Amino acid sequence: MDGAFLALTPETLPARLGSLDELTGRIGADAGKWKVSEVGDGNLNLVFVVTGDRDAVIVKQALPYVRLVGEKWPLPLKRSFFEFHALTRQASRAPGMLPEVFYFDEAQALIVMEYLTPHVILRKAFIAGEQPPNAARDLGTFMARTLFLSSDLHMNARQRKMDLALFADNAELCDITENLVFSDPYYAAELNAHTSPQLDGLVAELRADVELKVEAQKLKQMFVTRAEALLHGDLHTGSVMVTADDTRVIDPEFAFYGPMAFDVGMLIANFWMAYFSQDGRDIGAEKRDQMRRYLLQSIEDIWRVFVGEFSMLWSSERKGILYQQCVLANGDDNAASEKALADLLRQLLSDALGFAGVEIHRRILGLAHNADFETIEDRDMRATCEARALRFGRAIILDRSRFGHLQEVNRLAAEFQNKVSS
Ligand code: SR1
Ligand code: MG
Repeated sequence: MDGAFLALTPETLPARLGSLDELTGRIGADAGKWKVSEVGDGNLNLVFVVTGDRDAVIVKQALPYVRLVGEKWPLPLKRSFFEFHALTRQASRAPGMLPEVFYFDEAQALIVMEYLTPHVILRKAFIAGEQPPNAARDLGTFMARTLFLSSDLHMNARQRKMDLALFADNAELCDITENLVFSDPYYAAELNAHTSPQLDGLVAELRADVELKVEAQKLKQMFVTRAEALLHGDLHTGSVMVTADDTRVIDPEFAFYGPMAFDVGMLIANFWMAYFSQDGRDIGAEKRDQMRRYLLQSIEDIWRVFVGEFSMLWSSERKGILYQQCVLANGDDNAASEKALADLLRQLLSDALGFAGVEIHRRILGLAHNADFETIEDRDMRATCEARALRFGRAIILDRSRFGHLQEVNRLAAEFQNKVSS
């Protein structure tokens, strides 16, 4: 499409995209017969399902502002460019785990991609009490592959630096995370909200907590300065779509070079929030217990699979400028290589726990809440669930270097679940 940016509507989409071979060839030649519905329920963009007589596709278009807030918060269209480049890079590193991209129009900030069906958003599956069997395994694999293979452990150094420079321009999306995740929860920022008055006392306590605020700022420093790997950048359970045997990771518009532990921490934080929300789910005590066990086990599985895949890549794909094999051989005498890997993974787990804690805090104290808690209509119950999560988040931020295994962290989660009330 030529011309200046213009937001699509269900009414204008067929006329505006109806002559694109990438769409007509896939969904049906007669655009007059296309059915278009806008299904976007995220915070930022328009998302259309376009169905023709052959097939259906997704058309995702960025808006020049934050949809959740409105035009008073402008946001550049170029996030669509970064999403396109992240989708294609991650697809080459974790094949079959992203939606296939059919077409990209930079000026119109739109991406045409595979319509994933019968997939559902992982967060919605959890809220419905479902237990997708392979999500944890697949997400562990996805993170290990996309993070390792985009880092200086693997990539050609020049190529990685060029990618670092390319994604550095995604500064406005980084700015959202820098403020919304790492700063706003820890002071009375304008756009913050929490379950009030139930949580008022605890929120004041956390915002007066010197140790917590300092650690949150150290984590922000790490997020801003440690350009280790190409992150998804917004890897929560709303960015994952599943069936019983397929997992896809969507929406990498926040992609940039940052600390590997950020993706890991954000993802497992969202499993812990699903865990702490169970008392608010109307599915019966037995099913709630099952869900809790499933969610904690999933966190351990994500990490176990991540470690296994990362270690395998460490042996076979460590071709970059870090921990070179000429210095740390993989061969018979591999003690140095194994120690380096063990140290790196231990640090990664510790950092991931810190990031998980701030992600939990921002989803309860900041602007962008999540449906796990928001769908609990009884506000006293919601506050009880949120208070447990907040206290758990504080504990894993402050004690993050103490844990060697996720089983220990899950035992702590169970303690907060069982003992602490709001
Ligand atoms: C203003 S955007 C708020 C949040 O929505 C996105 O999904 C990211 O999580 C961001 O922090
Ligand atoms: Mg998103």
